[in-house]
Amino acid sequence: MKKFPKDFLWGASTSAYQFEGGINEGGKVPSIMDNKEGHPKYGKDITGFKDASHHYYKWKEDISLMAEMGFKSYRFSISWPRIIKNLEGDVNMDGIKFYDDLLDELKKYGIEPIVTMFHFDYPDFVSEIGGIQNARFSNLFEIYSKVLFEYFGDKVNYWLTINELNIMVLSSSAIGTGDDVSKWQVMHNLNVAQAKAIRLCRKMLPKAKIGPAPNIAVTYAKTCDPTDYTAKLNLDQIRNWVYLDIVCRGSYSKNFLNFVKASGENFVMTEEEKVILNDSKPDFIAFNYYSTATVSMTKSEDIQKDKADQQKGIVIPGFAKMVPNEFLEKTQFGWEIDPIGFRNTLRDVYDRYQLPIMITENGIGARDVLNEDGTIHDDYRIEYYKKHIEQMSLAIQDGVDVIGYMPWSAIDLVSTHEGISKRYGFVYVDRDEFDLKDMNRYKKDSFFWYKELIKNNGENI
Ligand code: BGP
Repeated sequence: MKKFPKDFLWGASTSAYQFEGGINEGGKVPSIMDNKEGHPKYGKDITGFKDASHHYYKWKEDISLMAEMGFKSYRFSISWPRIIKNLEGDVNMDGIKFYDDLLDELKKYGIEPIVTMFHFDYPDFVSEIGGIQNARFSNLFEIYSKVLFEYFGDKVNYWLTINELNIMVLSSSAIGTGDDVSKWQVMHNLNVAQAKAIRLCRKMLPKAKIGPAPNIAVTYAKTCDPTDYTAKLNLDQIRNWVYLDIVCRGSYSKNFLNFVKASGENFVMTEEEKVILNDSKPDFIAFNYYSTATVSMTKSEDIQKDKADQQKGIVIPGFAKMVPNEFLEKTQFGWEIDPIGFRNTLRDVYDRYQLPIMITENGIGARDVLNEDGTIHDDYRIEYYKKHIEQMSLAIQDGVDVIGYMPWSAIDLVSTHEGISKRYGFVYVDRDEFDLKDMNRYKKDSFFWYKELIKNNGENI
């Protein structure tokens, strides 16, 4: 039995603000990510996103490296502030040209572009109206979407609306997209923005496919104490399902709405929005997977802690408390490694929504070492990928319709909150936190391994 379908989309991912640099080039207006240095929560001496990996200057070289690995697809994000200049929606033609050229280059190598429309970096001018918390956010996103569909519609077959909408809601302070005062309003406004983009895509590009791209991972109950299972159902609801239910089923579950009410929180939803939300179903589900969560029911002494990052945190009294999983090893950066959880998550998502699935992130952040001879021996990354791809193949044998795998990241880039020292790429970028060096690219051992895997369509795993 073949492990992977014939046209499986093997590739990898990046995002504009973490990869491009060139923040003042080509008419780009400032984004909320441009001037972040270090991370306020951690006080670490880490770089921000001003320079990133200089992909803005080295995009041709970068794409040729992807082509050399044999990529069938490349998932990248378009930077909203490179495209739209102001609240009026004026278009920056230099920005259009940058991505147009990039799309042509991908086409030259037969690489299918998978385009994320918004990956954390909205333009500063959106902050002038209060950012995502203002209901007008969805109108601005719609204006931007229209421009993307108009200019790139003939070159892009797969669109991803919003990267990790759920993480922007749950870990906004770690991601840096704002505080989470009215987090459910933020969630709702993002959901409406996404729905408007899907609706518009249907109208303007009937042949294109569009889907959401949240970060999904199943939750385990720490013990078979029935209250721990209730905690699992609770966390699954606000960690995973609410964001997929709204887009795939068109409405919020009663369970979720009751939870919001019981927490003394609220969000405003108009009748018009309800119609839009119900009228904008996706063609597929893309999701990012790093690690599962394990929970137990809270005890009276537990308090709501600050959220540490995308994979840790969350304590809600009477609801759920995330706890370590004793069966799982951790990365150098403390993220649990759970390949079997990947298969479990794929099955759960497919059972629930019955839509094709595309994996748009998965990977291991590590302190890779560049040797004198230009080699990087990242056997731990190969090990990580082997195990995850093996589990993905088992999920396919279980019956899950997986159409692509684009791990994080194609080439080294700056982590959301841990600087350049937390590397994910198949290609090493020679720079340090504050010393930009020459930004030269070096192929890691995983580069050659992945190339071989793609060549064999994963049969040799
Ligand atoms: C996801 C984001 C990515 C990426 C990745 C790794 O949450 O979509 O942008 O950065 O996580 O996270 P980090 O960079 O924090 O290690």
